Amino acid sequence: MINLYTWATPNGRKISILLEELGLDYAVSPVDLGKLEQFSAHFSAISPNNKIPAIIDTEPDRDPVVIFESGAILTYLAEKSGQFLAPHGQARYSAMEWLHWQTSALGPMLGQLGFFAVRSQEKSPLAIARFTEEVERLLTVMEKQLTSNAYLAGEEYSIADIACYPWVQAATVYFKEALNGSFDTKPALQRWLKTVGERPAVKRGMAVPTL
Ligand SMILES: N[C@@H](CCC(=O)N[C@@H](CS)C(=O)NCC(=O)O)C(=O)O
Repeated sequence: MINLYTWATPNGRKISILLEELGLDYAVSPVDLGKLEQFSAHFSAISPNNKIPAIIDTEPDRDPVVIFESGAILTYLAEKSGQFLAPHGQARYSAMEWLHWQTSALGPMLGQLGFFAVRSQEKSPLAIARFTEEVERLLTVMEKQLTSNAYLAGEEYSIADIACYPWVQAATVYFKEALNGSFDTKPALQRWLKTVGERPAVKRGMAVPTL
């Protein structure tokens, strides 16, 4: 049984999407970020960086596996099941490239844009310009990749798509104004959003946790 520690955010939903895709049995432990539950002693012991998502995978006759950081969790679950990550060769490393690109670039830059352009009361024009420009650059990189490939890592849907989808989907809703029509000029990105978003497991995973 896998216990998923999560909240209603893009990083948490990457993991619920993959668990739904895999059809694995899992329990959800909501960590209410609004109530600062990420700093509880219990959760700190599981996720020392005090961020969701995290998992505990318990199986009979072995010590539980405890993992934080969405990229590590996606890789673990893909390897455990033998799905959505090729075992070797170019396809594996293409998926790893785009997975790391998401966790090191797309996620943090969208997160900063959200903070400065949407959530912050004080508006810093320099910070907003800096993160808008960088997000626009990253979405253009994605558009280019998806113009010549069905999915981020090539012709197969992989954990790289699962990592990017909740972030890009949220950006189309929350950063529409900040990004000023950027999605309208990216047909390949729109096609990918539709294809991935229509998968039944993605729909179910995006609805976790139920609040
Ligand atoms: N690099 C981490 C980022 C995780 C992350 O930023 N999680 C956010 C929610 S989307 C969080 O827990 N924020 C709580 C906080 O910053 O206190 C990952 O990919 O798992």
